[in-house]
Amino acid sequence: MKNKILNILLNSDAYVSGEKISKTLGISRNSIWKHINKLKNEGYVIDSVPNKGYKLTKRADVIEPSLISPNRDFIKEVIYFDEIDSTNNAAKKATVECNTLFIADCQTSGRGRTGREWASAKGCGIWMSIVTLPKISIEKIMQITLVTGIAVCETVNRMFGLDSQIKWPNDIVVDGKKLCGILTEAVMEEQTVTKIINGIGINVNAEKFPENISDTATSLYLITGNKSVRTDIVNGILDSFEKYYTMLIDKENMAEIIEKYKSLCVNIGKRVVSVGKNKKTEGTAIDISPAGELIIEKDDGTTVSVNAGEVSVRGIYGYI
Ligand code: BT5
Repeated sequence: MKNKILNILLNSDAYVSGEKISKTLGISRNSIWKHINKLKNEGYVIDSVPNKGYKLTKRADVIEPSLISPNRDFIKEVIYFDEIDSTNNAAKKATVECNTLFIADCQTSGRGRTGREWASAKGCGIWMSIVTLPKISIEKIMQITLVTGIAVCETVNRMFGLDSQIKWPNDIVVDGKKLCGILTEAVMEEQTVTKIINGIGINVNAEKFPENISDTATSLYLITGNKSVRTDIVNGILDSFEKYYTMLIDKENMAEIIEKYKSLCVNIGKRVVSVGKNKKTEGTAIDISPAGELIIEKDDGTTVSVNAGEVSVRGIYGYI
């Protein structure tokens, strides 16, 4: 009921009378008042004026599942945790029957690739996993990582007027610092992927970071100087993700995705070094292959394609 009242207030620019809310929802004035107080306690600023009613003047940064993807066309279900070890772990364990979003306010064991840690403090960011159920071959997993990167990059640029770029394959960077990381995992049956878990971590309202990443990490707050409502960003990303995911899975239009990705990729034309288990390759990043690999031209003129699962890529002169 509290969320129904919130939705009425969110959809009105003017004061809404207690009488109107009472009639719409079939509840007493006293009950409305109690729910309004609960919303105020969560951080919403609501003006109450006698004979006029209630008006929402400031939204709280609360991850409210009913406000995420409210029409539920692409994402059918949203599963929210105040705290969880990792939304990717929760998504992996759960049996899901439709496209589902797992999202948490705090992760206690957020993960990056190859077991690295992902700092996911309470209230500071978007820690979420979009689960889809495509029937695709394993080679396509890399392409989904690219699609997720494009969706995040495009959304933050549009919403915040930024010029963020993608550091191949999965980091979103602003002025050389990491704003977002993406961890794509898959569940397989024989050679077919049956479940894809697109883990996305975005630093939104973080004011500072643990010491080991304080020089390389950034947040939307540190960039813009403003705190943001995370659900709005989540909805922006889901819209953009749906667009590019459909382009990939239904239309198989990889050429357009690669072109878009390349236009956002910070590495193209730059010196890079890719570090694999037993191999190091240095050269200039010149292209992205249709499968999503980074193509590096070595100084002897030969080219190698590197796969995100196997290597990590660093710029010669620093993080990028
Ligand atoms: C990534 O790995 O960048 C993927 C991060 C994915 C996180 C999401 S959150 C929701 C979902 N649930 C999970 O458990 N994970 C996903 P990688 O490329 O391996 O980068 C990891 C490295 O980034 C670390 O070794 C640190 O150097 C750095 N790092 C850790 N936390 C960070 C943060 N909050 N912001 C920026 N950099 C960070």
